[in-house]
Amino acid sequence: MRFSPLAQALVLGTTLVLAAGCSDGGNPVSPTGPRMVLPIDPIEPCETAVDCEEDGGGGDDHGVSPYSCGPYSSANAYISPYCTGGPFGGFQSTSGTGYQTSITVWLTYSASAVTATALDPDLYGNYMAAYNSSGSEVGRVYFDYDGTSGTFTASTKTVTGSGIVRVVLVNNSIDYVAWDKVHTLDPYVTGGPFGGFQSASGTGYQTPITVRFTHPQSAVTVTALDPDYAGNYIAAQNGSGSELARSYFAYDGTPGVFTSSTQSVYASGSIYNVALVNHRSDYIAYDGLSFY
Ligand SMILES: [Ca+2]
Ligand SMILES: [Ca+2]
Repeated sequence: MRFSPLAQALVLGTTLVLAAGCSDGGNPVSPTGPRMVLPIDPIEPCETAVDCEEDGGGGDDHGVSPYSCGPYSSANAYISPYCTGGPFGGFQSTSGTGYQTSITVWLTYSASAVTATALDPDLYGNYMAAYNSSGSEVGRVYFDYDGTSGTFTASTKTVTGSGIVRVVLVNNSIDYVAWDKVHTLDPYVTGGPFGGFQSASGTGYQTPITVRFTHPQSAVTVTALDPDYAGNYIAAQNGSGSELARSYFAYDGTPGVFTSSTQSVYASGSIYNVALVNHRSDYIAYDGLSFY
């Protein structure tokens, strides 16, 4: 939903600063849509954290956190425009809870599946579009919505396609949403007998799956579906690919009887990737990936 601009509560000088740098309502330009923009966006809405302070230090802040804006960059991704500090967490394109432009996530590699979570989608029309290195759209997925402003829900969706190097997060122009939990999975196949996801079609040998996060994480949890033998594990890696932690899944030793095992890996604020590795003679799928 869209809230009334806070500008009316601000003194004139602050209002002018906000209007010039971080307008959060009634922006008359740029309808949402996938944009072909360069990594250095010439119309970056908020260059510094100071530019995007919601209330400019003028009195009661009504409990609203100061926004921090500026492109985000990590070993795995470059995201712009980018602001944090919104009421739902995650990230968004500009300060405030008004009009938000689309956000581009450039990957430092190519992926076959990208997952993102939309925070508080109220209306139809919030989507993620995926592009290859030629700039062609190779996939698009729409987020669920609850039709109820004032009730928080989140929707997580995965877009798949060949050679994804960039996704654009597009919000319905009259719906305030933020974004979170962007990650990629390679390989990524669904439709197996146990549900969840796996690396190859069928129930034969599965190669390891690499999950990469745009933002470094402290803990990653996943459930292995039907591990029969020892040797299936999750391993956490830092931004250089060095292993930080490893955890082996439990197993029941009994093909034909379904069991599952949930394991986590921990490394405070430094997990960029995890590898999901299965024993060569064991077919397993995965589900319930979560991280923070
Ligand atoms: Ca809602
Ligand atoms: Ca079993």
